[in-house]
Formats: sequence, C-alpha cells, structure tokens
Amino acid sequence: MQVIATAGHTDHGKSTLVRALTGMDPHCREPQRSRGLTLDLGHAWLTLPSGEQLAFVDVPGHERFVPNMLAGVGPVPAVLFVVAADEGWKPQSAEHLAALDALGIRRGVLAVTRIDLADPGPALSEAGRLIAGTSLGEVEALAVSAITGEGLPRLIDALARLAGSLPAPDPGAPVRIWVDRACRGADGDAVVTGTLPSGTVRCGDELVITPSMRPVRVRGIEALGEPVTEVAGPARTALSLRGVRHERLGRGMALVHPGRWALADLIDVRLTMPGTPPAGPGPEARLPRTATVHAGAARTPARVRLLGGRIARLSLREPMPLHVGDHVLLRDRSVHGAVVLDVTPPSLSRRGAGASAAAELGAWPDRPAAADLLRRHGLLRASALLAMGVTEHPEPVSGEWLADPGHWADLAARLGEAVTAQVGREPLARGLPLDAARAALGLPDRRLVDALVKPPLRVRDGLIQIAMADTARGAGPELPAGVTAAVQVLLADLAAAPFASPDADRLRHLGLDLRAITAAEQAGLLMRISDQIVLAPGADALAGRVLAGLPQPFTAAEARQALHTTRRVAIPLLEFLDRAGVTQRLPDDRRRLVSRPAG
Ligand SMILES: Nc1nc2c(ncn2[C@@H]2O[C@H](COP(=O)(O)OP(=O)(O)OP(=O)(O)O)[C@@H](O)[C@H]2O)c(=O)[nH]1
Ligand SMILES: [Mg+2]
Repeated sequence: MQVIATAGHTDHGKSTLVRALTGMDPHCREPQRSRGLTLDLGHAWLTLPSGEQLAFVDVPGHERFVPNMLAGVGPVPAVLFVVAADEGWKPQSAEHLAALDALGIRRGVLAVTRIDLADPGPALSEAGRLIAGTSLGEVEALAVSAITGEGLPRLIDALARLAGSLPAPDPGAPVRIWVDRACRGADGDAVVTGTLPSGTVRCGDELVITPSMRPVRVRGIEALGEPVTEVAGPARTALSLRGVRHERLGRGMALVHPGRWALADLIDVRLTMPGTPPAGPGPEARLPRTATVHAGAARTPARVRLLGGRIARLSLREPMPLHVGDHVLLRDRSVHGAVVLDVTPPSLSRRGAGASAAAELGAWPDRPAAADLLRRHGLLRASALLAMGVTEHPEPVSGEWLADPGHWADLAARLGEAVTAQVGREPLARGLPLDAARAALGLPDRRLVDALVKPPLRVRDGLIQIAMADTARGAGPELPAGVTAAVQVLLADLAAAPFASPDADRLRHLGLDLRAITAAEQAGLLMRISDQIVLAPGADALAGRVLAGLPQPFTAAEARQALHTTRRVAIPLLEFLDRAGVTQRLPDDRRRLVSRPAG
C-alpha cells in the first residue's frame, strides 16, 4: 500500500476528484462535510493496475482548517496537488504548498481539474512553476475533469508511477502511528485510525500511547476496510485496542513501540526556511517567539528561541514522540520547516552557551549519528540513543554506556588528577573511594568509574590507588620509601596550585635529585615538562582545558595568567604542549589550541 494526501485551495475539486478516482466518498462520516466543504480528513482508496493499493487522505482546503490539513499531510510521503482550471492559483494553494515544502515532502502529482469549465493552460504553467521551486521539484502535471472523466485514466497512470517511485520504508522500523480519529468499536474496544509511515504492527503487539505512555494491546487490525493480521507502513490502518477507553484517545496522540521512542518537550532544530533565498533576510527577521509545532498528525503550542544561525530551541507545551532527523513544521502567520537535531538537549544556562550550541549543531547533518550526539552529550545509554532514533553506535565503554572518545579521555585524565590530589592531600589515605571519584567526575553510574581505572590506577577495597610499587617494579627501579614520601608532599603542593612547579631549592629541600625525579616519572607519579619543571600527571590535560577557555589565538602572557603560574613554568609548558600537538605556535608567536590531550 502507498498513502498520499490531497492538497489545494478550498472548492477546487479535491474530494470530487478522489471520489471519481476511487468510487468512494471520502466523507463517509457526516461531520466531515458541511455545505460541500471538507472540514476534516477523509479517506478513500483504489487498486492500481499493478495490483498495489493506493490510499488517499483527503484534506480540507479552507483556511480555517489548515491544522486539519497539516494533520493529514504530516505523516505521508507524497501528495496529489489540485488546482481548479477556472480559478487558478489561490491563497490556500500557496499555503498548502508552503506547508508541503516545510515538511520536506518530495513527491507529488499536479492535477488541474474542472477543465470542462476552463482552459487548464494558465493554471498548469503557474502551478507547475511554483511547485518546481519547492521540495516537490518538477512533478507530473495533468489536466482532468472529475465530472466528464476526461484525463482520469492518464491521472491513474501518473499516480501509479508516483506510487512506484516512492521509497519502500523499512518494515523493521520502530512503529509510530499518528492517530487521527478514535471511536468505540462494535465489541466495545477502542478503535483508532491513523497513518503508519513505516514499520510493522501485528495483532497481539503491545504498543504505548503517547503522551500518557499507557500500554495497550492490539486486538485487531483493519487495512482499507479488510481485517488483516499485520500491516506494514506506509498504510492507513484501523486498530482495535485492549486496555484503554476510546474516550481517552484522539488526534495528536500516537501509538508507538515501547522502548523505541521517548517523549520530547524540549528540542533543538535546524530551520529549513523554505523559499528563503540565500541572500534574503535571515531567520531572525521572521521567526516568531511562539508558534504551533506540527509533527505527524499532532500539534502543540511552543516557545521558540533562536540560538544562532538557523538553529533554534523549541519548548513544546505537550510532549511528542520525536526522533532526531524528524521533520516538523512551525506555524504562526507563516510556516517554517525544521529538522529535529536533538530531542534531549542540555540546558543552556552558561553565558554564551546558546551561541556555541548553534555553532556546534550548525555543523551537524540532518540525520545526526551516534558520534554527533555523543560529542554533545559526552555519555549516553544505548537505550536512550535508540529512543532518539539512532540504532548504530560504537562499542559501549561499560554495560550499555556509550562515550565520546574525547570526553572519555578527559574523564580518565580528571580521574588521575583526582586520585593524585587525594594522595597529595592525605598521604596516609590509601586512595580515593570509588563513590567520591564518581561524585568528583559527576558521573551517573559507578561502573563508569570502574571502567576508567587503568594502570597506573587500580582499585583495592573500593579505593582507587596509584599502583606505584607495581609500576615501579614493572617499569624501572623500585622507588625508595623516601622518594615516595617526598613525591607525595610535592603532589600535595601541586594539588593546590597545579602549575606551580617546585623550584630547584624546593626539590633539593625534599631530597629529589634528577635520578629520583626520573624514577618517579617512570612510575607515573610525576610529569616532567622539562629538566627543571615537574608537574602532577594529567597537568597537560588540565592545561589544555584551561587554554580552551581562552579566546583563540592567545599570547604566552595570557596563557600564563590563565594558568596562574610564572613565566618560568608557562614557557616550557607551552613548548611541551606544542610538541604534543595540543597547541600550535603561530608565526606571530601566539598559539591556538589544536586538540585536547588524551588522558
Ligand atoms: N464542472 C466541474 N465541477 C467540479 C469538478 N470537480 C469538482 N467540481 C465541483 O467543485 C465543487 C467543489 O468540489 P470539492 O470536491 O468539494 O472541492 P474540495 O477541493 O474538496 O473543497 P474543500 O473540501 O473545501 O477543500 C463542487 O461543487 C464540485 O461538484 C470538475 O471537474 N468539473
Ligand atoms: Mg473536499
């Protein structure tokens, strides 16, 4: 089955054409029609010469019912665009076309109808030209009369070509049926009708209803009037449901596969700005503060905050089941299209966070991948990513936890620093408790700390320790007790002031000569920046993070100030970072951060 919607100005002959094509009155229910006007969605279908079925969602053309029109076209991949030969292009022709463009609908056929009343030439050329400038592009155009039947066989051929050209969606895709109607079935069960864009529903399946997330059982399925045991999208379907009363169901809800969708009430989107020429006014000029957001057959009021460029944050009054990559539509006086980039975006409380979010999201593809989302979120559960609509992901770092590689390296460096600081602060403490480490790193799960512990760190009795003796034995001469003690005093100094490398006097005072320092470095207890400069392990990563906060590029003096250190330390440290590829020295002696050092 394929499903297409009608579109076009009121009274141009959409419903009449659907009836002529299918032999069915799309308004089988009384309230859908009043004085010849379609008020709400109608349904009818035909069997194409190929044997494939084509279902129509007939939409109202009157401007008062544009929200109903949007509910009809929201879940479908293609349209039959109708323009009356005797009336030509009209306001809702334009508004419907703008909505189709905003939704990114790419397939359609143009029917210029009522050719028994007027020459179709002008309407064909004007509508064809305007449609070609949208996401629909060039479409097949035909002249027909629903009254005389002229042109109808050719229109059916064109619809068959359209149906054949539509991509076959994945039958294994997660199910999201946008409900457009609910009623009481003959046996008392609740019956909902809706459009299933992709995926498969079977009798006996458990689905959940958004936004209550109440579970329901599918008792029976009808597709185009026939009972079936399963239905695969795209399809118009009626489901009878166990576990819910029909009064509690209605348009705007969706039936979804459990675990595959999360409700989103805050989303970051890229505005697609249909029809805006590249040099035209920016989105800022035209974007409303509030709008109605339409997705599938659902809609909700929303607050709109432009973050920068074409990236905006929408706060939805009613949550919706959305995936990244979904197309939604914003409507106030005009319509704007948007692609969903993030359905669980982080808060933007820091100053400048909106602008940097816009810069980051601006570089994302329309269908963000796991790597994009992980770069933004740092850590995500595989199940959370699945509920965002992303099935492919890298190997978990622990359990079902996925991590961005850069963030993971940073966490490892910070864990090393936290343990070193603890050992320095309390040389007699045997290590850093796992829970304290989890809290210090702000991690959501203790198992992540376990996964971060790598040599020379180790866990003994719930404490993270630096395995000095082991490392020393493995990698070089064992550290004399005096050296270990002296190094711990040094690390205590560095915990308080990480870039205040001890001077020669202090080292001599502690009894640390070059040999002792070399041994401590090999044991992973110290980091030698140059012959004269020693710091705690992880100081390079810490410096990288501090320098990342500076306006780029920066001077050595700015770096020195930001690191709260002296020139004696800053210059060798910067040269060390240059060699490590963390910073780059520019011809004017300033530097810029190239990458964060791995932990
Ligand atoms: N002469 C002639 N009249 C037509 C033709 N198609 C439709 N009509 C008439 O045009 C009027 C409007 O037709 P509808 O099919 O209700 O129009 P619609 O586009 O569904 O209108 P809305 O539901 O309000 O959007 C009716 O009186 C139809 O009889 C045609 O091909 N020729
Ligand atoms: Mg109609």
